[in-house]
Amino acid sequence: MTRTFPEGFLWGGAVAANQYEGGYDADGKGLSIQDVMPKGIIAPPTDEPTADNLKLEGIDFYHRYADDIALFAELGFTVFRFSIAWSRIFPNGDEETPNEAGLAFYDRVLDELEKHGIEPLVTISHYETPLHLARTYDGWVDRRMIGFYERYARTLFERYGDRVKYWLTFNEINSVLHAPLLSGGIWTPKAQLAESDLYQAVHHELVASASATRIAHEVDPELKVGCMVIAMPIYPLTPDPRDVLKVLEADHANLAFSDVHVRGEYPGYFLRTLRDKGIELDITDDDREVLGNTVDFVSFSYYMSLCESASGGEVGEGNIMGGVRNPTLPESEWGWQIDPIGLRVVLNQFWDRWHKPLFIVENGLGARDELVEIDGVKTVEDDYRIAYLHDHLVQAREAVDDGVELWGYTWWGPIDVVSASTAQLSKRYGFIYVDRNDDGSGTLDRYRKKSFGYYSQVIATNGASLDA
Ligand code: BGP
Repeated sequence: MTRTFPEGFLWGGAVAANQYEGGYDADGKGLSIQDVMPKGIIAPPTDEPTADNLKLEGIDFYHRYADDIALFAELGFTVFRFSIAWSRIFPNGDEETPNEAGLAFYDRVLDELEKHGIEPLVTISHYETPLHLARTYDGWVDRRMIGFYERYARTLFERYGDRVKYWLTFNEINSVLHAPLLSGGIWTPKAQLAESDLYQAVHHELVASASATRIAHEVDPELKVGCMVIAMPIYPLTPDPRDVLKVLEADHANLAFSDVHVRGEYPGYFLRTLRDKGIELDITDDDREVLGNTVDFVSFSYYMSLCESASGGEVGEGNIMGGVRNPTLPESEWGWQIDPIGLRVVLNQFWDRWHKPLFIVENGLGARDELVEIDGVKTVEDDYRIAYLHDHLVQAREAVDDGVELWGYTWWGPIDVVSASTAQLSKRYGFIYVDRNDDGSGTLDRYRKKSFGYYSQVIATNGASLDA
C-alpha cells in the first residue's frame, strides 16, 4: 500500500529574517536585538553591531531572494515560512507610521512567491525585537509593548492580508522563560531579572498575541492565525512516580502558553505556579477579554525530546531549554538528542489536548557539512540529514494515521542560515549549501546538497517516496 500525506498537505521550509536576510541597515531598517548578539545566546549582547556578527549580512537573502525562491520552487515547495523583521517596518518600534521601503521589500518577496505558486506563512515576531524597544522599555516587561505590537501587526495584516493567509504571532513563545532577551526583548540580564517582571512579560506577550488574532480576523475573517511553541516531549527518566510528577511540572511550564492560546484563559496549574512564587500579575478585565481571541491552529518546532528526574541526572544540551539526557538516544554534533518517535508523541499529545489543526513549522538537523566535487558538480553528501528527515516524516505520517489533523511541514533552514543559539554558519540545516564560513569568509554561492534531491522527491510524491 502506498502511503501519502493528506491531499493539499503543505510542504516547505522555514527561516527567520535575522538569520538569513542580511541588509541589517538597508533602506531605513533600524537595529534589532540580533544586530548586537554576535554570539547568539551563549554570550551577552554588545553595545553596537560588531564585524564578527554574521547576522548583519546573513546569507544576503535581502538581495538574492529571487534566486533563492526559485531554488525553493525547484524543491517543489508549496509553502514558505519566513518572518518579517519588525525593525524594517518600524525601525525603532514605537513610531506612529511604518517605513515604506521596508514594507516594499516584503511586497517583492511575496511577488516572487506568488510567481511560483508558493503559499507564504509569516511569523510576525521571530526573536528580532527592535533594539530600541529592548533598551528603552526593557522589552515585554513594559505594557506599552502591546500597543506597539498591535500597530505593527495591523500594518502587516492590512498590507499583506490579501496575499498572506497563514500567520504566526510569536516564534517559540514558550522560550521566554528560558531566554528573556532573545524571546522577550528583555534587556535586563537574566540573572538580575525579577521573576515577577518575567511573568508580567509573559502576560503582555500572550495578550498581544491574542489581540493580533482579533485584529487579523477583523481585517479578514478568512485569515488563519496560529501560536508557535517549542514542542519538547519530556519522558520520566525512571518509572518512579516522582519522576513522572517532574514530567508533569515541566510539561505544564511548556504547555501553559499554548493552553492560553487555545482555551483563552490561564489554566489552574499556571495560576498555582504564580501563587507559589508569590507573584501577583497585573491582569486587567480588558486583558481577560482579549485573551478570549483564540488561535485557529497550533504550530510548533520539534527538534528533540528530554527526560526529567526527581533525583538529578546528567544534564544535556538542547533547543533553548536543556534537560536530563536520555540514555537511549543518539545526539547531533551540538548535543541535541534525536528522537523521531517523539514527534509522533507530541503530535498526538497536542491533538488530544486541543483538537486544533497542527502545523510542524520547524524540524531539522544542524550538522557540519563538507562541500565536495562529484563529476564536476559541488555538493554535500548529507546522508545523515536525509536519514533525519526520513525518520521524522515517517513518524509524522503515523500521527496522521492516528487521526491527527496536520496541515503541513516546513523544514527548518532549507538553505543554510546563521544559527539562532550559537550564531554560527557551520551549524548547517540546509538542502542548499551556502558558501559562507564562521569567520565571515566565502562567496555566498549556493549549491544543492544530496538532500535537495531527496526532499524534492518526497514532496513530488506527497510522502510516498519515504517507503522507497
Ligand atoms: C529554533 C528557532 C530558530 C532556529 C532553530 C534551530 O529555536 O526558532 O530560529 O534557529 O531553533 O536552532 P539553532 O539555530 O540554534 O541551531
